[in-house]
Amino acid sequence: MFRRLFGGEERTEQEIKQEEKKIEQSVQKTRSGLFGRITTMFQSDEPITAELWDELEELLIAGDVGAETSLKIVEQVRGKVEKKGLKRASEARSLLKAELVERLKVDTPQYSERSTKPYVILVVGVNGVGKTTLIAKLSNRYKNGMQKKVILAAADTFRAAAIDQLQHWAERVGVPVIAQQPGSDPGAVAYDATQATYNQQSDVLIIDTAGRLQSKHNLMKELEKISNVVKKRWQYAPHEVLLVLDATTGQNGLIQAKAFMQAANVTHIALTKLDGTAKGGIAFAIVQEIERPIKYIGTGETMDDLALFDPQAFVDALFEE
Ligand SMILES: Nc1nc2c(ncn2[C@@H]2O[C@H](COP(=O)(O)OP(=O)(O)OP(=O)(O)O)[C@@H](O)[C@H]2O)c(=O)[nH]1
Ligand SMILES: [Mg+2]
Repeated sequence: MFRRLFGGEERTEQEIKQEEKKIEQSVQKTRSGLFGRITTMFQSDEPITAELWDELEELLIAGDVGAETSLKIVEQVRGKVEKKGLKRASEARSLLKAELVERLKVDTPQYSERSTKPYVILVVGVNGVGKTTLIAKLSNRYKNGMQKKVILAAADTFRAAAIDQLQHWAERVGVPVIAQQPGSDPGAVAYDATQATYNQQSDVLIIDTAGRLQSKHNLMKELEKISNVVKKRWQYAPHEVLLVLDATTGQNGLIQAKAFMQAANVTHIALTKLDGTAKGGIAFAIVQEIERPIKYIGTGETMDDLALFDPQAFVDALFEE
């Protein structure tokens, strides 16, 4: 039944097509902007010149790929092109694409979300990046896409509205939420949620957390506490610490990401609102600088607007004509 790997997971051809379509739609703005110009440059039969490489580097930087990563990409591709003695821009295109795909790949030890029970996911990230919306999308994916029994924990107790919002989404997806009063201890909520997950024999536990960063120290302690609570019951939990980054915040998001890398043991990235930016090049900067793989991309505001990230499909989508 399963045909090949996509985003590190086995998928049928039909599922792959659906995911590819979502990825393609989410990079429409990026494609019609800077990457469109790169595509045009590397379609032409013009001879390769030093200016071509300079322009490529500038476009990558302008597309939020980051100065250091852009330089590395250009140097690598240029080196290979010169070694092969290629003369025309169009001949360099596939080498450029291959280099971009490589830049999106990072090896990371991970647990199987299909066979680990329960699979515990801790969702972290600053305010407004799309954590709660992502949790709705994940619940939908696990429950309806993978027939898993899902439970949610409202460990963002900082704002009353945060609990309501999670409950609202959970109702729509049809999954239970473990919550306490606003202002209560997030660790206590996590504890209740582990109990419920155990009692109900749930497959997946997803924990929503607060995103305030006013005090890095407090944030670190809070995330650590939640982690320890679940670890006490299941030695290897949380199996996935998902850092949510908003693609529209560009390089600023990277600074936040680094703070979270220190605070939590981040295993994967979810890049949201890719549909809302022309600078999807931020994906390259993130993987290079954070050294964690992007697992998901957010492609819109409904619970179906989630795609598994796949480096090859992403680069292909950027270069679609
Ligand atoms: N276009 C688009 N909008 C999104 C996406 N993901 C989230 N949003 C929107 O971003 C806004 C913030 O999303 P939330 O899920 O509330 O973000 P949060 O990180 O939970 O925010 P706090 O709880 O305040 O920390 C909402 O208006 C969402 O609809 C996406 O992939 N694409
Ligand atoms: Mg939230």
